[in-house]
Amino acid sequence: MKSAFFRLKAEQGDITKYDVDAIVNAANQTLLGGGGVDGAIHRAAGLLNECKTLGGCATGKAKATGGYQLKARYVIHTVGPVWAGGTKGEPELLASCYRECMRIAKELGLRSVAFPSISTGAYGYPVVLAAPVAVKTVLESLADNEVIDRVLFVCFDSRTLSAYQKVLDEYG
Ligand code: AR6
Repeated sequence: MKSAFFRLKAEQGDITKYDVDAIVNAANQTLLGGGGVDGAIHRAAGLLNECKTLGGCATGKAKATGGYQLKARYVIHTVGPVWAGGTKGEPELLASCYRECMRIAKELGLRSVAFPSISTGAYGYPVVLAAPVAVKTVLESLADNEVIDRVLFVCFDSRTLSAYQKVLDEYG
């Protein structure tokens, strides 16, 4: 198995199109859909009925559903923190999102997972501060997982990709 760093990549794209074992959704606590990547995933997948059975999700936690009409077999829904200046535990909660998603991926025995940039859209977390948390946490989880061989940060725009790529380059 390749070292953690060589199993992690950032690229620009639309996460709903990805042919991976699971895509991660940056959801809200209701898990019933919303705007941004959440809206796009709900529209493409058609998974609302299963989401209705989950009873919502706390910030920093994650829950999996099927992928339905997506190529991905699963969607792992996580709820990122709303940015409130950085002193309300946002970094720890954001790290928890990535860790919990990776824990579920390990439990399900998944080999490939794609993450969006959690919290950096509607929830206002500055991407230059979120990217180091995301990269560090996923690398730690990868080091503890012999099954996953590909984790992608799927960035919707070039500014987000630059932020993740810069952090990855610092590790490389
Ligand atoms: N593929 C990949 N990334 C995407 C896509 C896509 N199809 N669409 C948007 N993004 P956001 P949050 C990017 O706002 O900040 C929702 O209403 C987007 O450009 O989707 O965690 C939920 O219901 C940004 O870089 O999620 C919650 O209420 C990143 O995904 C709230 O927004 C995250 O932006 C969650 O806010």
